Amino acid sequence: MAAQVPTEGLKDLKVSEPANQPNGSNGKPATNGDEEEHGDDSEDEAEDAAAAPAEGAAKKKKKRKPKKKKKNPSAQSDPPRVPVKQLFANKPFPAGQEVEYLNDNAYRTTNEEKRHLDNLNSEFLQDYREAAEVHRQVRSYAQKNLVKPGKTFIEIAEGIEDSVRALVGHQGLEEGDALKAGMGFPVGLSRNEIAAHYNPNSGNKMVLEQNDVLKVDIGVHVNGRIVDSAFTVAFEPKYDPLLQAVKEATEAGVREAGIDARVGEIGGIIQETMESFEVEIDGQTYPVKSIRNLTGHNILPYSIHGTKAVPIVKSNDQTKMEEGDVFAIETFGSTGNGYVRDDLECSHYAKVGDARHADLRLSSAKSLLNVINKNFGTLPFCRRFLDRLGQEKYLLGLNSLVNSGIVEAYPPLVDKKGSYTAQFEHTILIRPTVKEVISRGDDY
Ligand SMILES: [Co+2]
Repeated sequence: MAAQVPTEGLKDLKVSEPANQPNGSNGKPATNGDEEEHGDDSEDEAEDAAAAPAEGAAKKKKKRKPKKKKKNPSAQSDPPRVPVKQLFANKPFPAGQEVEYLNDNAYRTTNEEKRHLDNLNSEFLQDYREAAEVHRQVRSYAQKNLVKPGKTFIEIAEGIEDSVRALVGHQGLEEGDALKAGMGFPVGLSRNEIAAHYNPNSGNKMVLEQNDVLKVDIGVHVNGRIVDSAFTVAFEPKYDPLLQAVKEATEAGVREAGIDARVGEIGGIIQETMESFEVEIDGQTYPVKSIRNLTGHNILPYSIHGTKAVPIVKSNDQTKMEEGDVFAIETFGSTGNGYVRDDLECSHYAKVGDARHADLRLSSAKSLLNVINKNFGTLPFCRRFLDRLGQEKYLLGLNSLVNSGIVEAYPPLVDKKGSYTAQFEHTILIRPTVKEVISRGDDY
């Protein structure tokens, strides 16, 4: 999810050490289980794998398997429905890309005290790695089978959301269940000039088209540890330079992030990378602009937007990244104004963390707040999430909660009509010993 620049603007600038590019390990999604199958349990598995490709193999296996031999499937299904906890039954979840700190912070990689601190955080890390593995497996499915011209936005949104819930093993239909693990925020499906926060409300009839540029922003959380990571899909090669500009800008941000790095300077490097590109679309050439009022952000438990922003244009913001921080590094490029405004029907909402207790006169607002507290806490939700819990006619109550400052509305953020915008985003953990790009996959 994108954060917006507060109206007062940003402060002052200066940087220190950029952490530099990696040779870290990539988290490898176990989406295609054939190899593992032979590894952990050979005999009749080999026959299955030979006889039937991917999906069929998983189904057949279920029927044939003698129970005691193997309780856990090792291949993901299509659509993905096997919880990753089962896929990694006796194994740790894969690490993200681990990048060593440089210069003044290089000592951290081997330092005893820092390693000890890191070990104290093992639960945090396991939760984060599980959420990231779910993210990789769901987006891999989305890229292959779901985000295609002709699909409705509702089909794409539900396809992603249902997969996330299955893979974390929490459907989120009973009170409190969605707080254990599930959607970290509603999936963003923002096309063309819409840069962020679009999600189809019930009844939406929109269909993805061949000429569209779609930002797919997926949040997965496990115990409140939110992985926030996004990519852009286009079906026409004319958009490639736009996508490449944004991908490289995000990589620059990921590379520069690290302990003691100043966010304002990172913004400058992101902007320089982004704006070195231009793109020709239907005979007209456009400079690619960083969208200056959108930013990356730190992430806190159950809170997608922390208190620190990572601008994507040069700024004087001196805020430092620190040990223990979690950041969503996201950049947005545009062929339009490079500036977004609120527009269109709202779908995304979140309870404000430090909202004061207001006296709610409207009983529908009171009961809706109760539903929000029990199911989402401060995690963002959308109208369809309320629908699936059986809530009806809640709009008056919802608007009343927004007007009393208890719930914040996050309407779609839109650039100039007819323009195209793209986004890439990773979540990074500023661990005591290394920087871990937790959402890294072999796709982006
Ligand atoms: Co974000």
